[in-house]
Amino acid sequence: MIFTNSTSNSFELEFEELLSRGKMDIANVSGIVGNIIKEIKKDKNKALFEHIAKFDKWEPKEDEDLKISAESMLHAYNNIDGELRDALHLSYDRIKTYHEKQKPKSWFDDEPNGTILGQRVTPVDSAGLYIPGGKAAYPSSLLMNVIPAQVAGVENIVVCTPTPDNEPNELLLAACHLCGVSEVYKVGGASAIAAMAYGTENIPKVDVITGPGNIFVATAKKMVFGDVNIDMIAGPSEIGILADESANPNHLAVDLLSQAEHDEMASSILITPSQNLANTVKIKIEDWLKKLPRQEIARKSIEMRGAIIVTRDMDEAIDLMNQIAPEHLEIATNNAFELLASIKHAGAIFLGHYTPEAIGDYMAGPNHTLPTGGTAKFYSPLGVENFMKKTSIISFSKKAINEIGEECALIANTEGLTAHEQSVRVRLEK
Ligand code: HSO
Ligand code: ZN
Repeated sequence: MIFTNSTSNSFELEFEELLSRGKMDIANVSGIVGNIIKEIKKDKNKALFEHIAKFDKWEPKEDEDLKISAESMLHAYNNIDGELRDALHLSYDRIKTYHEKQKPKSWFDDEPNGTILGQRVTPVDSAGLYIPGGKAAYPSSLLMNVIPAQVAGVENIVVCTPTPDNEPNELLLAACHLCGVSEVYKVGGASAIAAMAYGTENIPKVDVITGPGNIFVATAKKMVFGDVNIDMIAGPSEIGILADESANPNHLAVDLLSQAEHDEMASSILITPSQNLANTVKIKIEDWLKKLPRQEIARKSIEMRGAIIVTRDMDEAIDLMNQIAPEHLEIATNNAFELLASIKHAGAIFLGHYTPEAIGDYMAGPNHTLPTGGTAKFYSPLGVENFMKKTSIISFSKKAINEIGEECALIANTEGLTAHEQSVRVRLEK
């Protein structure tokens, strides 16, 4: 762990390390992923089945359609604990309500001379959602991807998830039933991304692919981008915390660990002007680590990618945090809303002493698929807009084209595009 002070000699180098945390070394895997995509494009199921046998360790039969049956999803739903079912429904409803507010609206502008200009927003026809399998098969991630697509009005929603040893994750199946998703395919990794981008005998080609995944999935998404749209390239989870003496160090310690336990490569960073708080949080992290079932992962993450930085004052802390542009930012101070205006970059901001990042992972309502690795400087959270596109609307009356047609024709003429010029001019009154 980097435990440092912004005035120390080594600080610049240490901070550089934090800024470069998101760099993914895709050069190493782009050859393999490129081949996988080529094979799926050419041989479809044949290649897909070989990849499943190799990576997921089960052999699909020749007529295998890879689709999980509606009955098994219903069965899984009925079999989960009732309280958990209710909790998932509450989560579903809250996420849906939030995303409905987000839905962009079409608009039309009507000018008195008969010009109508506007923008129509419509859903894409189909979306492919990638949900990791195995240990990181989170039903919450399914909800966070499905709901914005449903709210956007996407008609065909396809889910791909790996099923190691041909054993689907029951919780994920239950969540699929709860969300009303019926097309779920047992395929993961770069193969799944290629299958959804180009289509196979069973898996339909989609327009947009979203969802988290490892470096192979991320690289595949980069490679198919352009043939389909994608959401963002998400890396390991991150949490940044800005705090002062009013914060509870015990709470902050477990908040930092809540992201560290995701992944050895996750980053958890506390920046505070209080040396006292920094010291206590460090001790509390150690106490918590002993109690966590996932302490091995969390410890590695904290050791390799954790940081506690003590600054001269809160202004400096905010400046450093803006450079980091964390996926999640907690502001644990009494004046959190006052500080909000100074925060330029973060995927999601959690304000005050009673807003742990984890409430946003499951229940608050906003999406938990967020830009990582500093990409909050230019990416937004996953949302309804990822599943919609805009079309410009233009209509001119005779009066309207006569008002500006001459100027339009003039520009066309200067560009040497005579048909452009004439297609306007023939409509003008002599
Ligand atoms: N914090 C993760 C999402 C997640 N947490 C899923 C729990 N389950 C990335 O934002
Ligand atoms: Zn999380």
